[in-house]
Amino acid sequence: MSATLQFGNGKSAKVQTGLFINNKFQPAADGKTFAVVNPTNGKEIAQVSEASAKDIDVAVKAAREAFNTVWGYNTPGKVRGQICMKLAELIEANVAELAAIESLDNGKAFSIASGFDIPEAAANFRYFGGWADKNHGKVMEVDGSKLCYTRHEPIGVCGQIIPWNFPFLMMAWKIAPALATGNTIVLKTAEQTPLSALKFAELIEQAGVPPGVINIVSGFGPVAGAAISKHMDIDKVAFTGSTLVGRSILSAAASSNLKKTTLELGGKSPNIVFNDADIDQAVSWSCFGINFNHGQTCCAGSRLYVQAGIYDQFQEKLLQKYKSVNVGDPFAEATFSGPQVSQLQFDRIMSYIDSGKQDGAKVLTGGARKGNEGYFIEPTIFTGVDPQSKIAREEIFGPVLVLQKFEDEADLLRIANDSIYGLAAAVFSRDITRALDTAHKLQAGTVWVNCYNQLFPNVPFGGFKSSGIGRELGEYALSNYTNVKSVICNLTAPAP
Ligand code: TXE
Repeated sequence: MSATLQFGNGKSAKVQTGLFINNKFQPAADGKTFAVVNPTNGKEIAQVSEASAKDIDVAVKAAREAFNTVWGYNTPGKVRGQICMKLAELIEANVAELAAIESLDNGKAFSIASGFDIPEAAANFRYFGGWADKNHGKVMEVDGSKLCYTRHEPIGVCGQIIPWNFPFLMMAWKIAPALATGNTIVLKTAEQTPLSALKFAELIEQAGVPPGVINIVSGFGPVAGAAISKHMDIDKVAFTGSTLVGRSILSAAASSNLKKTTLELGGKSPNIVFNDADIDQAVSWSCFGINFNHGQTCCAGSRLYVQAGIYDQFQEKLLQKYKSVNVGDPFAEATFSGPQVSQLQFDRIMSYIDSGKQDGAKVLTGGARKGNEGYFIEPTIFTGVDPQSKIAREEIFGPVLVLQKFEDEADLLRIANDSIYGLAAAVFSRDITRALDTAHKLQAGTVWVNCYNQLFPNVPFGGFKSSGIGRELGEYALSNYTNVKSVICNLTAPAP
């Protein structure tokens, strides 16, 4: 099964659309397929195979067999590292095509997919490839009669469930550390955006990855996703998505085999601008902080708090800045934001905009659909918002900003931390003491100072509170995919 995709830049590409198991594309056991839709116009672009629990079983068997025979303990770290590097090279050699697929499927601007999402995915494979032969244990001093040391061993078969907002990059965040540390993988893409991962699957054999090590399936959450989270032969599950589904995954893991679980969930991140900030810089970063990826970013700076002394000036400049957020055809050069990913997400965001209006907040700009085809929404700013209202407290996951004025620094910290979430935050100030003191007091896994949305393969990312469990990226991510074994060897101590 395959589909030919036509891109908005006049080019086209063929993708295999089956389930990728044991380095082969194959139809679902029951032959089912589902439609993938272009978010710029709501039209079908391809049919892909739809995995059921039966297919997950087949993929897990392949992954287990590969773990026991050709991966895990059987392949030295050096070779795993070389394979990760090769995957990075192959991704880089195919940036234009992968980015076009990502743009068509997800709706993000081609310039951003080709300049950020795809190269950053390659950078992740390269970074974790570097760790493959360096993640070793330690020797512990006990007494002279014994030798004690630790080994960092792969966990085994890892189930990975990813969302649709950064389909290719989230896939790399999940696969690269698992692969480098010697695990085998069954990854389920989001039902909205399966296509770029299927193209990546074509590169897997070319990179020399043995059959069964990386298996990629398309399918729906309640069926294929649930089958992964409750599977008795999956040793670890890694999930990025909604807090609601995160809870169900944790509970399925608990009631099945207690598989190790890491969760990267939602956010409602506060972005704080003090009177002494560089206003122009703060305006630009704040605009980027909420509008990047059309607001479909778990760390989006969706609550913007500006201190009273600069508030009026800031608001005016922010309004001007918003004029540069071009919403339109993802393949047009000037486009910054494309459509939201799906009809469902479009409806969710529009209902939040309606609820803001009903709760008496003022629409400073935007507040409506853009055009009459596809899932485009005008970048929206609300002011005069009741801090207890839905738009001030819930994750909207769209281009909707709640702009609020604050007077007192101490009170601000209480308000900023008054959220079930704790994924990210930002502080703008020229006073380093104020900026860092605030950064340390914010309850968030990442705090940006005088910038926003800066992510690096070697800097950990993850949430406090209901934003998740565990850290992705950086050295910290290695522990998600390794078991520590202590070996205690007697040299000269006689038996007691
Ligand atoms: O997420 P879901 P949705 C947030 C954001 C968004 C909301 C809903 O607020 O508006 O979630 O988005 C799989 N067992 N984020 O509905 O359902 C699903 O197939 C196992 C934040 O798309 O959580 C997909 O692969 N898996 C976020 C993945 O979970 C299940 C990114 C995410 O889908 C499942 C996306 C189940 N029962 C949304 N049900 C972030 N943290 O970046 C669904 N899935």
